[in-house]
Amino acid sequence: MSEHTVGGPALPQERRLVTSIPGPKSQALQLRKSAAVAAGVGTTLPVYTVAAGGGVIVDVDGNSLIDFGSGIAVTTVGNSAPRVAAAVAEQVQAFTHTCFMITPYDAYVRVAEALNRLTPGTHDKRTVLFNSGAEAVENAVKIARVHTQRQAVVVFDHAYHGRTNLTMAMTAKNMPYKSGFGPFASEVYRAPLSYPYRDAGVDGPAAARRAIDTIEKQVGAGNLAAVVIEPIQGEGGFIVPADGFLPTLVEWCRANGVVFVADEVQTGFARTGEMFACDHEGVVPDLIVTAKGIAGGLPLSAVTGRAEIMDAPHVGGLGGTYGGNPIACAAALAVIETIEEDGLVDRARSIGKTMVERLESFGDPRLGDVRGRGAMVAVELVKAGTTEPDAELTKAVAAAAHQQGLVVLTCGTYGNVLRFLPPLSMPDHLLAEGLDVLEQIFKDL
Ligand code: PLZ
Repeated sequence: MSEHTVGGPALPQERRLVTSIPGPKSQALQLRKSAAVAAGVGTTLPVYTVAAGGGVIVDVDGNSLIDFGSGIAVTTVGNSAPRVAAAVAEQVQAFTHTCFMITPYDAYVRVAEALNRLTPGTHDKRTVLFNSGAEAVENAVKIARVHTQRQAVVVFDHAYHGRTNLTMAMTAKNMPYKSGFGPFASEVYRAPLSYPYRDAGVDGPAAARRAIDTIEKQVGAGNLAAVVIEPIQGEGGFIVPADGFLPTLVEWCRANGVVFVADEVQTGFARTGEMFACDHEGVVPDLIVTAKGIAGGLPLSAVTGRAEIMDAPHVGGLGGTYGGNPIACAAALAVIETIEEDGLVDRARSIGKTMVERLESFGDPRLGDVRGRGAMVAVELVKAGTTEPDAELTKAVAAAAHQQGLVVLTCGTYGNVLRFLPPLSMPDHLLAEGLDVLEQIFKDL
């Protein structure tokens, strides 16, 4: 058994079930949750966490679960990763907050410098920091509107951009994200995506031309401030567009003075086996939105992009009380150091290779499509011999995995995608064990 050394006690890197899932203490907490927390906040797996690190989550009943979720692609460097835990502890002792707009501090500037260096493209860049992914997406739109003096925003089928008012309008799926919460923001238009599994025969450039045609007919380039797209869709189903789709869109945006915004909230920071998913096709976005994996679990998000676009809003036009909080910035700097010094981009690739090879080896006809990049892998489940989505099977597999101490998440417009986002600190033996658990579940169901 390997040990994971964190700031706190080392956590044994093992799957260990000492009660049924959820155990009695978790069940009692879940009852208290129901009585105290608004019903709208759902629970994927009601085991209450007391510690996490390496590749495991330990619950209040003493169960140790294998983590294939990373808190939705957040703890990419690991939970309580050693450098992050130390940096946060040090920053908490120094000061917790001043508000960067009042009396600034260098950690914010250093995060901005690091993002300007790491994000795609060598052009002159600027960065602004926020708290959540949705907040950063909204601000990317604000910046693009001021820069272009245009209002329309184009997003795509299956897109997920957040739960605030503007980002609800940008998000595609009604349930659970939008239903009843309108009216939504105006000037948001939706274009068709490239979805290779479901539009076989339409190559990337052709899919992009289809989207561009929709945009030209229904919006008009002259009205369009920004095209906002996840280079690999996350909540929508880990959809990797066909090669050439993104480059063709970027080219059209450039020719038409439209700001191309990559929402890399879920794909960023080594997750896909490149520092950013745009890097796979050499795509250079005008603006890139990051969050989640940026700070190892501390709330932080960013918009980074071309200096002339980023500097368009007037002084005082961008900000917020907590944006670029010093503790979150300290965490982000530690995350970046960890990714670079521990070679986590390569680690994401090797985890991804293992996952895809194993999943394909199941040889199960209900695994309609195994896809993803790096350690962002999914299987789209269908009725055998068809492409008909099987949401019931997906739910059943996830429930069985949870019962057996493997945390997996689902996603997809049709609710039929199982997604795997292990922390890159996952030891090989746990990765293999998690895949063994899945293989057995597919045999049993
Ligand atoms: N853009 C691409 O994936 C967040 C949402 C979970 P926030 N995805 C997880 C849920 O059900 O709320 C996400 C994303 C992409 C934006 C966001 C929004 O990021 O930090 O949740 O606001």
